[in-house]
Amino acid sequence: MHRRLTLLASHLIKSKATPQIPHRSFSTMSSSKTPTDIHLYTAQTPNGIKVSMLLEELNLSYKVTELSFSKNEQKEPWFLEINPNGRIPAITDTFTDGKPIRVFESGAILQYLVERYDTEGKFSYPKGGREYWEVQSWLFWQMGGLGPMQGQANHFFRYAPEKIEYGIKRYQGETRRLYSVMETQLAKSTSGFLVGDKMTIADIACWGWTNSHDWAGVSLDDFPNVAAWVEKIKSREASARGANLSKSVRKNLTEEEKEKIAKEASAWILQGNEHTAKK
Ligand SMILES: N[C@@H](CCC(=O)N[C@@H](CS)C(=O)NCC(=O)O)C(=O)O
Repeated sequence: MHRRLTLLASHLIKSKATPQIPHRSFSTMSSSKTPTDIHLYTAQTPNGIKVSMLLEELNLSYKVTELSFSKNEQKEPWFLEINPNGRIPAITDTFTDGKPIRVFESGAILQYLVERYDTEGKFSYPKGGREYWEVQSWLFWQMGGLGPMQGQANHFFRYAPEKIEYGIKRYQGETRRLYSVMETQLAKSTSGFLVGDKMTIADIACWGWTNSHDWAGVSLDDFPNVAAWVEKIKSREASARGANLSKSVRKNLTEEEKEKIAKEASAWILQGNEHTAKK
C-alpha cells in the first residue's frame, strides 16, 4: 500500500499536468497559511465541503483536486488507490513517519486532521475526555444517520427516474426526525454549537447536510435553533471559504435550474447503478 501511494505521489509530483489526471486542481497556498502536504480530492457536496471547511478553519494550505462525477472520475483506478470506495472526499498527506498516507471517509478525515493539526484544540477536545466522547457521538450520528438518510431523501426526491412516494416520505421523514434531534440538542446549548463551548468537527460534519435541506425537500421552519446554527456557521469567514471552494458553486437557483442539475446528476447516478448491477 505504501509503495503504491508513494508511486502515485511521485507520479503526481513529477507530472504536474498529467494527462491521466485531467481534473481541476489548484493550490490554496498563501503566506498567511501553514504549509502542509495535504492533497484533498473532493467535489462540491455535503461530504466534500466538510474537509475544506476544517482545513480553512485550521488555516492550513493544501492542494485540491476536484473530481467530476459526470465523467465518473471517482471510479478511475488512480483514485481507487486513494479511496477504494470510489467516493469523495479523500486526502493524501505525508505521515509522521515521512511516508505517504491516504485517509478516506469524511468522518475519519476530520478526526485525522484534528489529531494531527488542531494542536491547540480549536475544533476538538482532549482525547478521552467527556466532551471528546460527545463529539465522537455526534460525528458518528452524522456519518451513520444524517448523511445516509438525507442522501437517500435527495435520491428519491431529486434523482430517481420514477417518483416513488414511499421512498420520498420515508427518507424525508427520517431527515426531519434527525433535524429534530439536533434541534433538541441545540436548544439546550449555551454556545449555539452541538458540543461544549465551541464549534467542533461535529458541527462541521453536520453543517453541509443541514445547509442543503432544500435539496432534500425538507424545510427548517420547524427547527429554529438548527436554522440559527446554520446561519451562525455560514457567517464564519473560513467556513464559508471552505464551503465555497469549488468554482462550480451556484446559489439562488431557480426551480428550473434545480431540475436541470438533478437531471444531469440522475443520468450519471443511473449509469452507476447499471454498472454496479452488472458486477
Ligand atoms: N460515507 C462517505 C460518503 C461519501 C459519499 O457518498 N460521497 C459522494 C458525494 S457526497 C460521492 O462521492 N458520490 C459519488 C458516487 O457515488 O460515485 C463519506 O462520508 O466520506
